[in-house]
Amino acid sequence: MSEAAHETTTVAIVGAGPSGLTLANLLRTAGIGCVVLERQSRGYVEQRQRAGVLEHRAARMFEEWGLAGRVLQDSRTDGVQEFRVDGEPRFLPIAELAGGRFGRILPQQFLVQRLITAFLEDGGDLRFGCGDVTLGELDSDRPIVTYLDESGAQRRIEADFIAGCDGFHGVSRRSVPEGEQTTYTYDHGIGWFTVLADVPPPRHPMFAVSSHGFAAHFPRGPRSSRFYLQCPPGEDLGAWDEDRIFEQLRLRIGDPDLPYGKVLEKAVVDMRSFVVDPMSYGRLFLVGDAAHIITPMGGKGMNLALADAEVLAKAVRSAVRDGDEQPLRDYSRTCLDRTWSYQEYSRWMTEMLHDSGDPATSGPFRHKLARARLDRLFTSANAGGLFAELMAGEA
Ligand code: RFL
Repeated sequence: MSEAAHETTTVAIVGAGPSGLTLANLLRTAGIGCVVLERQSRGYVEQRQRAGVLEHRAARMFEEWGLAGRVLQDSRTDGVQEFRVDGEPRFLPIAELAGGRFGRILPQQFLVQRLITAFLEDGGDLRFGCGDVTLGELDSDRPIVTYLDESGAQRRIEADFIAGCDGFHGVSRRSVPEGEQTTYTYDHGIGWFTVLADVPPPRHPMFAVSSHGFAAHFPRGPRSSRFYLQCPPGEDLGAWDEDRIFEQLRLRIGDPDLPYGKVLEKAVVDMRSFVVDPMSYGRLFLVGDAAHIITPMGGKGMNLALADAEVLAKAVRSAVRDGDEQPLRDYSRTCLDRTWSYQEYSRWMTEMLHDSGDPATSGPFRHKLARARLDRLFTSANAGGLFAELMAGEA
């Protein structure tokens, strides 16, 4: 047997996205051994652009674990959310309404880059280019991960726990035997055409509704913006050239002077939700997108992934340090409570902001309801406060 066949660790982490890397850093801070196995190259994961907002809870988590200095530097805070309604700006002071809590603008790829650097600086074991990752013996005390390393050699790691942090398309969830989990799915019947462009960021993150449909404009770094445009699900990417993108943005945002900019990336996202229950099987714990997908509306996907990672890190710490496995048994329930709360928030926002757009899409009755719901955010301190609290993230 080769030396590799005898590798052991406390936690084998599959996937080096936000959830896997956060878990790895927290475990390392707690002095608990772990190995991270990532299918892609370092360059690939460090460039992958997705989320952009870190909620209050996540920032506090990095502070509490002593990682804020290396992870949160230069993250811009913005305590105000703009709603552009038929071209008219309305501002919701999120930080003020949420008792001083607010999100930070930190593009996902920067977070990933910093978490990788922090983990490696501290001597962490992070392996890129791992092929054919396979999980086994999940219901035993010593689950096993096998994979092919970058040279094509077969490797095997025995662990106390496996953390499935490999996203929606990963291998971890598929390793749970059929019938052991309940799956909840929901198709929102809406598409988002997403554009990353070299356009100066908006003054505040902005949602725009008008009879032309929904659009959003968010900062992504000092010179770039992420735009979202409502479109039919399954929209053909080729149907949107630069002229159409900027014409529609100008109409929906109500700003004829919105500058043109180089389009760096475009994609169509069909809005869907997915949750598995429980988020664990034997010694396998699913974390982040491996267990749940939430629509990008509300910006909670990455934040849920980070929250799961912290719950699991604390639970493993209790098991390893104190021999107390109750927090591991509670892991799924704890994470699912937050997941469903955020799913509800995301669906609430989705209805409010899409139905209040083009009345021909939602029908006149739902259109009126959505406009009333939107107005209430500005006329009721309680309604505005609840929205702000959910947007900023839990205390
Ligand atoms: P990830 O980021 O998908 O990382 C999983 C990692 O696992 C690796 N992997 C494997 N490794 C080894 N073996 C295998 N068999 C493997 N299979 C996969 C992958 O290469 C990858 O490195 O999951 P994680 O860590 O749970 O993080 C989840 C977040 O990435 C996700 O929730 C967010 O990006 C969602 N999301 C947003 N979230 C927010 O909080 N705010 C936002 O504004 C926001 N905007 C978005 C988004 C997602 C989007 N997409 C992907 C549709 C905007 C978009 C366009």
